[in-house]
Amino acid sequence: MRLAGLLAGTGGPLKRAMVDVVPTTTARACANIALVKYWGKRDARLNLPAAGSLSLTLEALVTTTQVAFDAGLAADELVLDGRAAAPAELARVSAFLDLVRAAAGIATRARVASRNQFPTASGLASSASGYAALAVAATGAAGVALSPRALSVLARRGSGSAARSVFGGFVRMHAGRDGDSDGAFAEPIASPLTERARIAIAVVGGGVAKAHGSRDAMDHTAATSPLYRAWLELVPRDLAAAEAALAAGDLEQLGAIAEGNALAMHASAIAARPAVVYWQPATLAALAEVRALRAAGRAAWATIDAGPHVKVLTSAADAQPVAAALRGVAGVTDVSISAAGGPAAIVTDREGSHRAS
Ligand code: 2P0
Repeated sequence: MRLAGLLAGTGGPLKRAMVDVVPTTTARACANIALVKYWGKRDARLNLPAAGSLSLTLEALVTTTQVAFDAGLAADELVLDGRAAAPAELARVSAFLDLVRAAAGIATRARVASRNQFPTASGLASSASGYAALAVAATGAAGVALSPRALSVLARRGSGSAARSVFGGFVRMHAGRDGDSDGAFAEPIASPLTERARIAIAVVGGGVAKAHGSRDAMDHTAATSPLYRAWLELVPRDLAAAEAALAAGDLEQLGAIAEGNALAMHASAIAARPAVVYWQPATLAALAEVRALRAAGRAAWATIDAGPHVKVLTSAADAQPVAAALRGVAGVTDVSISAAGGPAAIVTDREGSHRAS
């Protein structure tokens, strides 16, 4: 760090030597599963959501991201899972880093390397953990100290769901108001269910690559679906009921809201013109298995994101039998179980100190 500072601005061999000593900050963040979904924006530039949302951070799905601001770079660099990122991914990360540079008062470009430690093809390789880890690592590397709330606001600018991954356990995202970037942040919700809840992730395989990116699909739903207004009216009711369920430790009520909310989100997307349909036959088969599990007395409620995979809210006690039943569904290729994960955190700071594992 000191050496890099001393060498900054020098050229030739000294500058090349500096590459090895540029301080690097490493952060980690977990993905999350929304139980009350985010589907639609009020403001694309600020990436303000049209409504609030509520999620559970998942310990099994971790992204680790390294950031180094390096005066020797002419442009930002991005490596994802060991490969140079596509131009569109780099442009999005670069625009995000511009926010961090503005906060730090620097113009230095950065080298970013990010790796997902996810179960095989979990279908949850979302931007949530990626932009939460990037927000923590980039602000750490730039020496910008932000409160958790401000970090959540920053992460939201990268991806709406990332605002929630700043926090561990159950998390509530606030919609904020028009033009008010700082009003749309997430915060953790303490609940007796945090220890008990599990998510079984059933990967539906054999399908084509995701047909609709969620960013475009939510805009298209908002613009064309006759059910979108009903969706927006539903979300505040589901949020209030989900928060009451969390406060009461009522997994059954939380599960019923989560399943209904996911189906309503998909109903609004299916009604868009042309339709946005993420489901495959095995998605419906898994939904039927979840209903059968409930009828047999198991804790099991389904939720589905912008893809064919089915994630099942269950309890620690029922997680194994629920996962076993999902493994028996034709077309389900992989099932893993996750407990609640912790908040996004620095792993190694720019002084080289180890902070978390
Ligand atoms: C969610 N999803 O609440 C919902 C449910 C997908 C279905 O948040 O445009 O990648 O980056 O703010 O966060 C996916 O949308 O969207 C998402 P952007 P994001 O988890």
